[in-house]
Formats: sequence, C-alpha cells, structure tokens
Amino acid sequence: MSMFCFQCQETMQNKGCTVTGICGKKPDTAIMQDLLIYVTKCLSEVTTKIRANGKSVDKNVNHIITENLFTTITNANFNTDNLRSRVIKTLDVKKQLIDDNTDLKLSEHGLWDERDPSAMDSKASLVGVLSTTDEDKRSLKELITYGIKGLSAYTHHANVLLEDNEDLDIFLQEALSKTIDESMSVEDLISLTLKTGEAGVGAMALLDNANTKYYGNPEITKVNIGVGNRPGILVSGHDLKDLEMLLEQSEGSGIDIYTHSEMLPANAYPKFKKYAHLHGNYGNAWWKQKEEFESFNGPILMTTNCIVPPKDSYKDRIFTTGMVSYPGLKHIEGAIGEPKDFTEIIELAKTCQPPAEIETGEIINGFAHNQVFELADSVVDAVKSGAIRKFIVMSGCDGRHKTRNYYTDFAENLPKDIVILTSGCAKYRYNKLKLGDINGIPRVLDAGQCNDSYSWAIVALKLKEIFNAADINDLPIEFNIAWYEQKAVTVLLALLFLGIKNIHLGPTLPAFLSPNVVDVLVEKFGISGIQDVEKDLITLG
Ligand code: SF4
Ligand code: SF3
Repeated sequence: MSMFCFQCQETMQNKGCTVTGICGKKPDTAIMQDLLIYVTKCLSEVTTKIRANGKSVDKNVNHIITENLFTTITNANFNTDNLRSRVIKTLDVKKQLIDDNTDLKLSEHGLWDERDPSAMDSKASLVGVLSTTDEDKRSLKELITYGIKGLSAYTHHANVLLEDNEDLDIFLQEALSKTIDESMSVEDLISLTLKTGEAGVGAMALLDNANTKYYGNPEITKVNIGVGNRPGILVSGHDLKDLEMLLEQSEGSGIDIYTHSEMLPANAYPKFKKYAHLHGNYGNAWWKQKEEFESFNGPILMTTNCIVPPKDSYKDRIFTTGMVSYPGLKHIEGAIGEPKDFTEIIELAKTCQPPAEIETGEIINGFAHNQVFELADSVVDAVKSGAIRKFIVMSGCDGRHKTRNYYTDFAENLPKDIVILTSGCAKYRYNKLKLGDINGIPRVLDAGQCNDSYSWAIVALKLKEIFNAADINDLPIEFNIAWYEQKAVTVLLALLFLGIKNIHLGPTLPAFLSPNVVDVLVEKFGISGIQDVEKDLITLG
C-alpha cells in the first residue's frame, strides 16, 4: 500500500508524504481519503448535470459533499473505516440520483460504483493526486480542490447554524466536477482557481453572518489564560455550535469550560460571555496539544481539525465530534440541526482533577470587523498622524516546525509603528508577547479564527474607501500569511481574488504548486516566499 499526499505545509521534505504522513496519517487512511474525494467529485458531476437539466438538488446532498471535503482536511479524520462508510454513503446518494434522473449523460467517473472492499481499495490507489500526469494541471487541480476543502469547512460551520448559500454549493460542485473533466485546459483551471477565491470570500462571509447573527459581534475581551480550581472541559477546533451546546448542557454542573487553539476567539462573542463557567483559554496552537491535553487533566472535545494522534495518557478522555474521527476515540454524534448530547463528557469531567496551571495572565481578543469599525476614528487618526505607519496582516495557521520561530522573531522585531492584524492559530507565535500599543490600540489585533480573515478583507476595503485609495494595494497594509492546512489555501485564494498583491507566504511555498504555477502566481500577484526576518523587515520598510 502506498500513498501520496502533499496537501499541507509539513509534507515530507516539502515534496510529499509517501510512506506515512508526517501528521500521522497512515497509507490506508490516505488512499481512502483519495477515494472519498474522487467519489465526491463523481457525485458533483451528477448534481451539476441534474441542475443543468433545470432540476434542483436536495440540501442534504450539498451537505454530504461539503462534509466529505471537510473531513479530508489535514488533522481531521484518521479513521479509515469512517472514511470508507462515507464513500459508500456517497455512492448510495449518487446511485439514487442517477436512478431518479435516467436522462443524464455521465462520464465514466459519474458512473463509477463499486462496493466490494478490494475493488474500492484498488480504485482508491488509482485516483490519488498522481493520477493527473501533467504537472501543471495536477498543481492547479489540487490548488482548486484544497481551496474547496477550506470553503467546505467554512460552509459547514454556517450550515450547522442553519445558514446555507446554495450558490456556493452549486459553484463548488461544478468546480469539483471540472477537476475530473479531462477537457479542462491549464488556462481554464487558472480561471477556475480565481473563481474558487471568489467563492472563498462568499463562504467566509456566509460564516461571518451566521456567527454574528447567532452569537453577536465579537467585542474587545480580555481572555484569562490561567486556570480555576474546578475540573474543566477543554474545547478545541472551530465549531461554535458545539461549544454553545456544551456550555448550555454544562451550566451549573460545577465544572468550567476552557477553549483551546482555534476556539479561543469564542471568548469574545457576547452570547458566550454570558456563560460564567466559560473560564478562558488553556494552552496554545494545535501542535502543542500532546503536552497541554495531558496537563489539562479533564476531558477534551475536538470539534474540528487539528487533532494529532493522541497519547495513551489522555486517550480515554478525548472525544471527537462532527467531521473529526480517530480510531478508538469516542465520537459524539449529531447531524446538522440535531442536538448533541455531551452528558458523558460532563460526567467524566466531574471525576477529573482541575487543570494544571501552565500560564497566567490575559490576552486581548475580539477585534473582528465590527469592533474595528467602532474604533475607526482613532485608527484613522493614528494613521493620519503617522503614529501607525503600517499594518501587517499575519493571519493563517501555526505548525510545529522550528522555522516558524520566524513569525515570533518577525513580530518582535517589527518597527513599533506597525500594527499586526491576525486571525487563525498563527497568532500563537506572538499573541503573548508584550508588544505594547499605539495610542491605546494594541499592536496585535486578533480578529478570531482563520475564517475571520474575512474581517481583514473588509477592514481593508473600508480603509480604501476612507482614504479614497484608487487601489487596495495603495493602502499601508502588507500581507505575510502563514499556512499549514487547506483552510489557509482558501484564505489565500480569497485574498488573491480581492486583488491583494505581493503577499508573502510561508514558512514554505506549497509543495503542490508546480514551478509554472508559481510563475503565474508571481507574475499575476507578486506572491513570494519568506526569507529571513532581517531581509523581510528591510523589504517591509
Ligand atoms: Fe503529509 Fe500533510 Fe498529507 Fe499529512 S496532510 S499526509 S503531513 S501532506
Ligand atoms: Fe490552525 Fe489547524 Fe490552520 Fe483555522 S487549527 S488555522 S492549523
């Protein structure tokens, strides 16, 4: 059994994982993910052709497609059996649609259907990334597919809040079906890449609307990073609905709820601030979880990526839900619109020791677009007076490589008249440094999760309007984005769609970008990798 995966920044030697994943993904899991992506593309061909015939497609089918894509994101699903049953469910849905629409003219992909496990395994080994032999087409198809994975994740979070945007589903299914259409040229795929960025903006907007509609607009909040003396439950990942249900069910039960990694921004939403037992944030970015989950002492709930293969010391108190799955771990069920029952986690927490303290103090959070707009006057004054010379957007992901110390050093050494705008778990590289403020405006403004990069896009558009700039690139805003998994690819494509030029992307350029595709990105958008801190600070001016 062999595998090939190069979808994340930590891929082996920045080329591809071929023996096993650096993330811990095993070959059988990797190829089952390949098959799941393939059958999801096949289903997308069917749905796209049904719509072309003027018929509609049920919302549940849209959800199956986004969920399948989401579950293949790095560090979400390590469970081959779970992936296999998703493949079968997808084939079942496709078969039903074909039976109901006998006039469809389908390709061999649209028609493919095998349930025998060995036939599935053989097919799985034929439909991976390397099945596209042309290097540039492969690169663009993967860039589009990864962009759609992130888009699907963001869409799914909105869907669980019962918000849908069918246009996004239509786009992403059409785009997926085009990635298995051999007639697509390199030029067609380049144009589809940019459209994926446009849809990425749409998905982030959909989720922003859903989050703020249900939980209010994030507001400036000091988040406690110390611990209390009651047992706790640690909630990681991005899904706010899961956190809401857990907060509701655990209220008054004598335990505290703590956020971890990408759940930190939840502390800034008015709806969540009402829960007195939401104690604060414990720990740092996803890759430190092995130590932090151990010292937390209580149960952990993983609502999305990034889960890393758990240590035995806490295996019996880590739970998955939603699109996360790991062999042997307990999974809390609950489909879109259904309540989830967290009783088992809450009861377990009551028997656990309180978390061990690993830090004390507070971090400031809650600078999403609405809060920033409320501060617009002081921000604009500070820019006009020269007190703020520049903003630098440092959104994205964190990761475990030492090279990421770059981001800490870069933040620490930035001239004092530059403000960092951040979102995503990349922030943990500098959000606890004492970087001070400019006229009361903190030098690190944290908008929230990676999807809240949307806030920086609309803040940039607002500044363009305020300063009457002809071009968004004329503003004193630079972009130095850190990527790891595929949601950051969506964010990157969204920024490109918005016309942002000269983005620095690090710590390495994606392995899935072929030299020719890199050339296109350099020529059209001026994208470049990072160098060392000193050189990049000189370039920054
Ligand atoms: Fe390797 Fe990343 Fe793929 Fe995991 S997700 S197998 S680390 S490229
Ligand atoms: Fe982090 Fe996994 Fe990407 Fe939402 S939690 S940003 S890496």
